[in-house]
Amino acid sequence: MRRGARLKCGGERNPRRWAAVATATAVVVLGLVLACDDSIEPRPPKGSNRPPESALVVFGDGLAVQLYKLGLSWSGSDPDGRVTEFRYRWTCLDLGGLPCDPVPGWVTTTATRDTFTLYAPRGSARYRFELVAVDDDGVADPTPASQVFELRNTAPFTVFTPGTLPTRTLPAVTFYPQPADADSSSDPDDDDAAASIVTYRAWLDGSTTIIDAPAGPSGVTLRPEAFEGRYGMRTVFVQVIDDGGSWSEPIQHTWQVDSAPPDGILLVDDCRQGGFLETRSDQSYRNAIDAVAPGRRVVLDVETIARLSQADFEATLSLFQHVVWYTDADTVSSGALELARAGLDAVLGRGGHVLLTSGLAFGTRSAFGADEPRFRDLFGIETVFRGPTGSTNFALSLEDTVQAVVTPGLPQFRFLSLGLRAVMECFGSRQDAATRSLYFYPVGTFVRATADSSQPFVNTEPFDIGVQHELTGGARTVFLSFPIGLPVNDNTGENEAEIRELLRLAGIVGP
Ligand SMILES: [Ca+2]
Ligand SMILES: [Ca+2]
Ligand SMILES: [Ca+2]
Repeated sequence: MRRGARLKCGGERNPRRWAAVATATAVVVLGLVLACDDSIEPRPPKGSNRPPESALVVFGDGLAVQLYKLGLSWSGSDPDGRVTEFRYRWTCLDLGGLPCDPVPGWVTTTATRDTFTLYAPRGSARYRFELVAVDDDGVADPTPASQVFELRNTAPFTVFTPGTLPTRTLPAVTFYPQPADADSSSDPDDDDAAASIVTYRAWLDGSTTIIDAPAGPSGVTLRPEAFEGRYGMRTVFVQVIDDGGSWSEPIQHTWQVDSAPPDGILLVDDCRQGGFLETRSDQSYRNAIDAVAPGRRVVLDVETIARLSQADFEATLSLFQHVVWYTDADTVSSGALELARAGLDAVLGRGGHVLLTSGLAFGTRSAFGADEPRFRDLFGIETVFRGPTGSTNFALSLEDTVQAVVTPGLPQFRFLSLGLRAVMECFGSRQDAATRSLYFYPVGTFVRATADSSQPFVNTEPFDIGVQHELTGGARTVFLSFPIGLPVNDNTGENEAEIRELLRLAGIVGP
C-alpha cells in the first residue's frame, strides 16, 4: 500500500490504479496524499470538481454490541484533489427507554481517529455515527459513511470506604464511597476498578437538594446548608455515577448530627506526636478555653479524622467565627493546615478570629506553601529569619528569657521543656498600628551555638515569636511560633493563663 502511494507521488501516472488503491486503503493513502509535494508533480487545474468519499473503521467487531466508550478511525479520499477535513455527528436512536436528546450539530475535525464516550445511563443504547469527508474545494461527500452501534454500559456499584463512617458530627461531614464498575476493568467479572466513575452524589433524608462532587479521594462533602437546619439522627444516601451516566444503587448511613454551639470556638487539635508533650498541650488549650468560654468549645481532633479533605475543612470552618488551631511542638505536619488554608482565609474574610500556634506554618516547613505571602499578611508577619544553616527552625533553649507584653500576664518567661527539636520560627512583625508584637527576644538576647563555637548566632534585630494583627471587618489573628501549650517557668499553669489572655487578644472571648 505504501509503495502504491509512493508511486503516486514519485511518478506513477495510472489514474485507475490510484483510484483502486485509494478505495481499498483509505486511511494510509490519505496520510500520504497530504504528504505529497506539489512542486514534484504539479496538479493541473480542474475543469470540474469530483466529490470525496468517506470511510469508517471500527476498532473491534463493528456489528457486535460495543462498550459505550468506542474507538473509531476514519478516512477519506478524493479522486481529483485531497480531503481537508471531516464532519461527524452522533445521533441517539434509543436510550433504554429514556428520551434521546435532539439530533446534535455536525462536529468539524481534521483528526482521523477518536474515542467517544456515549451517554448510556440505562445499560443499553443505540446511536448512529455519520461521517462526511470534505475536499479541498469545500465539497462534502454526498453519501456519508454511516453506522449504527448497539452500546452497553454496566451499572457501577459502591460501598462506603471501610473505617470512614461517622457516628456523630457537626452539620459538616464528608462521605467516602469506594466504587467499582465492571466496565473499568479488562475483566468484566472482577469489579475491581473505578476509573470510569466520574461523580459522587449524595442527598439527605427528606431533602430534594442533590450534592454532586467529582469522584476521587476527597469524597462528597455535605456543607451546613445541606442539612436545612435539621439535626439529630439523619440519613445520607450516596450514589456513584460513571462516565456513561449510569448510576449505582444508593447506599445509606444514619448518624447523629449536632448543631454547632452558639458563638462556638473550634479547637483544632493538630498536635499528634504523642507522649507528655502532646498530652500537656492538648490539656492546656482545653482547660484555657473552658475556663473563659464554658460550653463554647468544639474539638476537631485531627488524629481522629478518617481522611483529610479540603472541602471538609472548609465546611467545618464555615460553622465558626472563632478558631484555635495548634500544632505546638509537632515537627511534622499532619497536612491539615495545608488543606485548611481556604477555610481559614474565609473565616477571617467574614470578620472571624483565629489563634494559631505552630512552628510549621511559615518558613522552612511552611504548611501555608504557596499561600505563605497571603498568610503573612493575615498574621502581620514581615520577615521570617533564617539561621546559619538557612533553616528557619530554631530550637527552644532553656537559657532563653522571652519578653512578653501580654497583659495581664507574664512580662517574661523561660521555657521549661527538655527534648524539643528545632521547631520555633523567629520573625519580624509588621511595624504598623494594626500589628503588635506579643512575645520577642530583644537585640542580642537570642544566642545559639553554631559549628564555629567562637561565632555563635546572635540576633541583631528583635526576634518576634508571637504577634497579634487586626484586619478589616473586625477580623483578628494571633500567631505564636512556639508551643505555648507546654509549661513555662515553674509549671503552675502559667502557660494556661497566657492562653486565656491570647483568646482575648484574638477576639475569641470578650474583654
Ligand atoms: Ca474533489
Ligand atoms: Ca459502567
Ligand atoms: Ca492531640
